[in-house]
Amino acid sequence: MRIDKNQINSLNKKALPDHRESFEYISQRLEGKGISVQKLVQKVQSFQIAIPSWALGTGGTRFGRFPGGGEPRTLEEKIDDVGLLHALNAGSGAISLHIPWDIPKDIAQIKAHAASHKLLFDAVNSNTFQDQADQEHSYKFGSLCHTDAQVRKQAVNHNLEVIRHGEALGSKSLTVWLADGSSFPGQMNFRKALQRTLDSLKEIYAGMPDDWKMFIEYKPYEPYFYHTVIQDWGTSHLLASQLGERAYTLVDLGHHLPNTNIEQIVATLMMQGKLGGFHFNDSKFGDDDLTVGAMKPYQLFLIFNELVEGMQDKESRNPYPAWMIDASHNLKDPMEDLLQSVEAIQLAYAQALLVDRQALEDAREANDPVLAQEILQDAFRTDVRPLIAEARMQADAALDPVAAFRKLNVRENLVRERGKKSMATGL
Ligand code: LRH
Ligand code: MN
Ligand code: MN
Repeated sequence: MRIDKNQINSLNKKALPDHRESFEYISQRLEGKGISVQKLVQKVQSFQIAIPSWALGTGGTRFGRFPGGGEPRTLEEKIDDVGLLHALNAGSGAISLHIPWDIPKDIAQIKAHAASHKLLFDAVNSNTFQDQADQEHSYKFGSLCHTDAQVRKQAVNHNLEVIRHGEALGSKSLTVWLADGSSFPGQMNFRKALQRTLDSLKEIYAGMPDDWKMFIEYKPYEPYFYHTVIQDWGTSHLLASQLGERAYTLVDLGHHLPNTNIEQIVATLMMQGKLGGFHFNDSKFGDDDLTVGAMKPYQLFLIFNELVEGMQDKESRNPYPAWMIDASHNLKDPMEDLLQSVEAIQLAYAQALLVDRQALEDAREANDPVLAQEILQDAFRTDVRPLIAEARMQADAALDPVAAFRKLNVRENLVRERGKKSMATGL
């Protein structure tokens, strides 16, 4: 199924009077404060968020999976789904692949297919947390940190192969997430495991093309429950610093212990020029991988407040970060969930752009926490939904993507095309 502009235009036409009214209201208020609304709209339009190929099907939990039907069965169909999302929201113009879940067979054809949907390939992800059928050595007791050099070699080679696939597709970065860790005190030598991980990462780093970046994810627990080799941003930063200029930390919002000040981590990494990318999701308890903004929209805004400050800092050495979603869907239609996630990210970004930075700095210099809070919350409580809708409409996408998804019967059409029982590979 493909969505054409005329279908979207006719849906937009019906919603237009309502949209005009709310857009004019917010425009007047913001222009009155000296903010250029058209510039904001353009910034939102150029902010593109990569969709994870593994999140287009139902994920479920270790207790069960409840597929809703019409899930993509091949890489081509995953690309089609991201194409549908991008047609609806004009904000998800890239896909992030997980290898070996998505090995591209015919590169030229896959590239042409993605281009036909105006999609780029973002970071490629390696997978040394599962054993594959044809694999010689098991990752049960780790991969890049393993005690056995042959297992480490196999894991390094897998990463090098992922880089080769990514290169062929036009990706420019590799994301490494390791499940490596232990579940019992005494099981693993912390120092040796970290040293071996660094040594293995060095080999992978050396195998990257000169214009590639490596993103190192951290996570405090799961699948192992006593220790994780790369447990936190500090460990990731330590590895990235030792590896070289093109190695960075990747922040996955779900990979923190409760109440961690993630916005401060973002600020610290940007100060060091070491924030490489983001995996957006939301959570209440752990790595819940829920819809972005579903639980803690204020935290998301505070994170974007730091991101915007870091990106606007002309002296910053931090490169433009890679934006990706990393979610899993158990109850919602995966595509509707992703539409909601993209919108939540755009809202937080737009609100952060509204923050009066000079006034905030003045309040900070004057040690005025009341005023600082007023300034931040004035931006956070501004309803910027009409701005995001306008950004979409100007890019030929839907004023209301979730409503359009339903009105165009996207899922029903996909179920008809792919069947009720089709299952995607992924989480
Ligand atoms: C690990 C993780 C990592 C993986 C993805 C499937 O929890 O966040 O990014 O690649 O999930
Ligand atoms: Mn992740
Ligand atoms: Mn995760």
